[in-house]
Amino acid sequence: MANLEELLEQDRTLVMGVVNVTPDSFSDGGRLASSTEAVEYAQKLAADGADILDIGGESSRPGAEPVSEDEELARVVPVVEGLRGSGVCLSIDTYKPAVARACLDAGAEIINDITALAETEMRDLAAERGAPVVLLHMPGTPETMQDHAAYFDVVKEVRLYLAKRAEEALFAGVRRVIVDPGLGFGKLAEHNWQLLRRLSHLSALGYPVLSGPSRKSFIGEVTGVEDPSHRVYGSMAAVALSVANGARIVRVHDVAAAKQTVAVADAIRLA
Ligand code: HH2
Repeated sequence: MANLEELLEQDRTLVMGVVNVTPDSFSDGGRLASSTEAVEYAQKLAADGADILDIGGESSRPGAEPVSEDEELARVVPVVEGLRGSGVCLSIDTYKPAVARACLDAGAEIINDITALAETEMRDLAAERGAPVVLLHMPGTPETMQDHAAYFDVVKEVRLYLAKRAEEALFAGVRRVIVDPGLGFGKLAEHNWQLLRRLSHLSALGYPVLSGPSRKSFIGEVTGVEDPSHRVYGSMAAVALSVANGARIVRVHDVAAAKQTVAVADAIRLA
């Protein structure tokens, strides 16, 4: 099974497919009613070429309410177990240390933490287990983040935040960090456009950058497409420019479309 380090050694952009085992995710909530369905769906994303599968059991859409630890464990652990040995690198999208621990035990490799290791227990867990961590920029919590969508220079502020969190994580013994601007997390559309246009300011930090524009509302705003599941073309434009501006990983719902998009974007980038 290819691990993240081996994948990052390849000179191509990695595609992370989203597997939301939630009733309320903004674009695909409620579609995967059972863990068997979620495993089958994830296997389809792997067959479409996903390098990494990101499994999440709690929505982080603006205004989303937290779910209990037990509920989140019941949603995600059977899915990770079902995918263990499938040959795809697995990531767990959680900020709860107990959920991350159970998923690492069940076969996940990466911790994708939208709070950027706010909890010491999560940081220590990542360090102990040698788990790579995605550090995402979010002001406040999903419930409150849109109240904090005010910046003097969003790119500078996000860069400073991620640099600090990355240094703290590495100092605490975390082996590998990936930084993520947190598109749609406490940001207005103009902030997301700025972050995408100036993403190279984040890759200049020297850590791999993950970009997650897929199906988000700023894509809907500019294309006029209301149904998130129909925002594929707009999402792929943001994916292509993320690659051009230095992203090493793109997080998407539409893996088949993203594979073609990154193949072309990589060919241009490497010409
Ligand atoms: N976006 C979402 C959730 N997790 N993790 C990273 N690292 N980067 C992102 O941009 C990101 C993320 C939101 O998208 P989705 O998972 O589809 O929706 P929901 O949070 O409603 O489940």
